[in-house]
Amino acid sequence: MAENEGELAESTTVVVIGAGPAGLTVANLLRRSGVDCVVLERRSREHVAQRQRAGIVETRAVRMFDSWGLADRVLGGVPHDGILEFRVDGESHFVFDGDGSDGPAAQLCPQQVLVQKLTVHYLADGGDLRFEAADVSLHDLSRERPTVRYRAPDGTLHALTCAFVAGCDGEHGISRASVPAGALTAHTFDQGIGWLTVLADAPPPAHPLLAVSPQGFAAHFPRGPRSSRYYLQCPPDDHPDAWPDTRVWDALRTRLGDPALASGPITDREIFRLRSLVHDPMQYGRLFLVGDAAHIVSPMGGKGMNLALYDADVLARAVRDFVHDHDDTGLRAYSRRCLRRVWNDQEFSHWLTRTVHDAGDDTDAGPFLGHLARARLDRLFSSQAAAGAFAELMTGLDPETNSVGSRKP
Ligand code: RFL
Repeated sequence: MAENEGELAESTTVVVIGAGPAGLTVANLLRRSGVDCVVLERRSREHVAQRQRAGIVETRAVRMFDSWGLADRVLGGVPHDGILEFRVDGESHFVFDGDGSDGPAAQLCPQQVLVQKLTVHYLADGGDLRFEAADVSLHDLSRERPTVRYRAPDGTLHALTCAFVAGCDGEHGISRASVPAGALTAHTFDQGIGWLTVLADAPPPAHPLLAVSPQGFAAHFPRGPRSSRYYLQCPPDDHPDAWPDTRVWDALRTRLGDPALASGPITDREIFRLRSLVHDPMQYGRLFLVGDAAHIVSPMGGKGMNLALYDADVLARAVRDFVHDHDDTGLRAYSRRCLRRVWNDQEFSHWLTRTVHDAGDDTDAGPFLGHLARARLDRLFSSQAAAGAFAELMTGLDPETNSVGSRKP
């Protein structure tokens, strides 16, 4: 590729685009493996550090960080006690979502805390992380040495030549958009369901709570010692302005069957559609798509961030094996391995989404599907085998190895 005049030419092994959970995990694991990389992030460090979304790092992901010797440094959340509450028409049912083994369990660790800790650890380890990298563009992805160009905050133009690009820049990033049309197949599904999500400085529930009611689905999740995230089913084209505070708290108290639910100042409120998206393959030439850049999973089941962490682990191991041992087996298997898990988690998320919505809402789903959903819940609460399968999926069973454990790096 021709060099542009006035451009600062640099070289590294991997350019990581995006400093979310996926990009920062790839970068930390590569650094731990002795592989050079540069992370380019479009936003400021402050912006990235305060983005609040997911709240639970699943058992498999905790063990993955543990196997790299990183769990204590990058997680530090509160161990999840392994209990999930389903409240159906106000009646509580407790389901175990741990694997029952002695290994480390899932952690209640808000996404922004994980991102902050991954950032601190990577920088303290001497990592190269460049915030506010503008106009990132990818070139020569199907050649042996691709180039990534960007503009630094001081206006300097940079051209980074590398062996691999890790596209970790989320659903609307530049990485996937740089793949020629037709090279990837997009599989999409829209549930036709909206969720109002609200963050509030209000007491967390004793256990993560999913509530089924004739008024629609609601959920209450811990996000810190004095903070909670709530979800309320709503029409997908609804507007947050239609949900003033009093309406939010009234609806939560009704659907959660808890007239005494404590309220608190609402700090964030948005509406989104429950939808899924999978791009296949998760690779084009020397570009590997990681996390939301490759797939979106509807939030039911809490799999989005955990899938991003899974991809990051698979990619880091594959690059390490190639760089140190000239073994490209992992790189060639990357997309197939990740997609197998993506579809496993998509299926789980779809099953749980349909179950908790159809069971409560017989106007949309119809009474027949409503009864089927209630039968599924009944089986979950009464059959040990069904509860065991559910727990396996919640912990993050690895469909490749049939184990929740992670191999040593
Ligand atoms: P991210 O977190 O979107 O990070 C992408 C990063 O790339 C940067 N970027 C660029 N950088 C350079 N150049 C460009 N051109 C760039 N374009 C973008 C962005 O600034 C950003 O820093 O993707 P990543 O790392 O793949 O992580 C994925 C997770 O963030 C996502 O799956 C989860 O948040 C999904 N999710 C949940 N997942 C769970 O596992 N459990 C949950 O409980 C959970 N709750 C949620 C969620 C997502 C939500 N939203 C977004 C609807 C709750 C909500 C409300």
